[in-house]
Amino acid sequence: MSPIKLNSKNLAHLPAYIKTPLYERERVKTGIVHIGVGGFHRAHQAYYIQRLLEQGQAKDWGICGIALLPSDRKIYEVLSEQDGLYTLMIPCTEGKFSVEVIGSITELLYAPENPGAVVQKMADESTRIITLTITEGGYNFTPDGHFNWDNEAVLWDLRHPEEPKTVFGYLFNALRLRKTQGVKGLTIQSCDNIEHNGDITRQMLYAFIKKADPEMIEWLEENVVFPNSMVDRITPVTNDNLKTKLKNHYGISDGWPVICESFYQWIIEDSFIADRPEWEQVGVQMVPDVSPYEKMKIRLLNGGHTLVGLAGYLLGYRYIYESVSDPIITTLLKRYMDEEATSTLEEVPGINLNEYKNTLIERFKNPYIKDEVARIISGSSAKFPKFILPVVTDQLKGHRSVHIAALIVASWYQYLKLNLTAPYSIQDEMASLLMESISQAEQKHDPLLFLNRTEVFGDVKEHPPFTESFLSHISGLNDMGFKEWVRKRFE
Ligand code: CS2
Repeated sequence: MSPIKLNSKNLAHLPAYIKTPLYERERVKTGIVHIGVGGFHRAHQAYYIQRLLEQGQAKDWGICGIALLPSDRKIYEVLSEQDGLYTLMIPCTEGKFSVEVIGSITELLYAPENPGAVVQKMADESTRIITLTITEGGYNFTPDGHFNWDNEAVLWDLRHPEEPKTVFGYLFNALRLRKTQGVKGLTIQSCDNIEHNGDITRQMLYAFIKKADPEMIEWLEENVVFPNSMVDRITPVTNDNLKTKLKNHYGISDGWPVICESFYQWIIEDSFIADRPEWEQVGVQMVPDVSPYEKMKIRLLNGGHTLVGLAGYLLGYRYIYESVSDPIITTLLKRYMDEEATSTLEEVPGINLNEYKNTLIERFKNPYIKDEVARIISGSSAKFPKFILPVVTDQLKGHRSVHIAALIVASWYQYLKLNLTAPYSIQDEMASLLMESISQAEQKHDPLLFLNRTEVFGDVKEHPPFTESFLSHISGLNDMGFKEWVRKRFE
């Protein structure tokens, strides 16, 4: 059987056992504009919309996917050629997947080539929701919550509002157009792993617009809302092996399928300004206050991931499931979650934290999704301030332990140090600055210099309980290596 190229025309020719959209795609109208059509969005929000469409709902909540950056050209081209369709692959056992073609992305735009069309689309009356997955770093704020005015791209947008490059410039233009045209009622919803992601989006956008056109703020306050939300579904990076499996075993030729775990969760603060999809019909929890949930998820799952990723790297593992199955890492993860992260959480309505943590470990242990250590440790400079630092800050405030958090930072230091001769292998926006700090710290035999990067570490270097622990880990790791040191120190 020769594989069938995925596109609208060929949908009917796919093997009968492949799930395909059971609704008339051509009748679905766009209501959501989404920035960042990467794997996570396609495994999560687009999946939820597909479920609604299948129930005969959400007919005017199709998604227009925006590829914002020049580096998004490839995904734009692949998805456009496939009429927005892609395959979601959920592994069941080794080599076997539940395979479904998702059709909820009904339009696509590539911003660098057509910025005007993107602004028009965002400003269009039919767009009532703009959602974002722009990564933790995309919100452009410092650990103390201020807008980062050192970012060249953002400064460009401020000076050249007609030629936007960042999410801030695009939203500013679109909102200005909505204001001029009297188009009201927009919800801007972040779907990234940041505590109070909606509040942060509002604060950062306001900071930008206050400089660009301060008179708009009053209008924004009346016409735009920014609900907070907690999002969850582990979505590894798609690789060629996956595409080949899809082709050879399922007969579909898809340029960019998505693989993810079967678990999914979405909890949203119910404060939309205009109408919204009936999310609750497909298992989304709509709540008045999402903060206990987002705090729990980010500090336990994402923080736990960072620990497992860095420890796994230092122990030579390639995958997260291998790393977390090593008893040294399992013990460390459990102790971090119990003794440090959980101590910073309040009660989470309807959730038993012990069960939640056990489920997390099981999810991390899933051998079929092959989530790579490399994905987890990429972009760490944006992740530490959101996943680990809040735990450190709260623990320090409460005079409680930060030993394992300090070990996570020390492990990051070791990882960067080990790559000093291969800096190109570090996938991080701040790679060169981080490497500069590490090489300086190494030359001066003063690892604390690394903590001078306040844009990542805030003021932790002012806190002896943290710095002392960090230094003892660095020397333990140098002298004994990760395994022996962790055994000695934590078992
Ligand atoms: C991961 C997340 O990037 C990371 O470090 O922790 O991508 C994680 O897989 C998702 O947030 C799961 O919902």
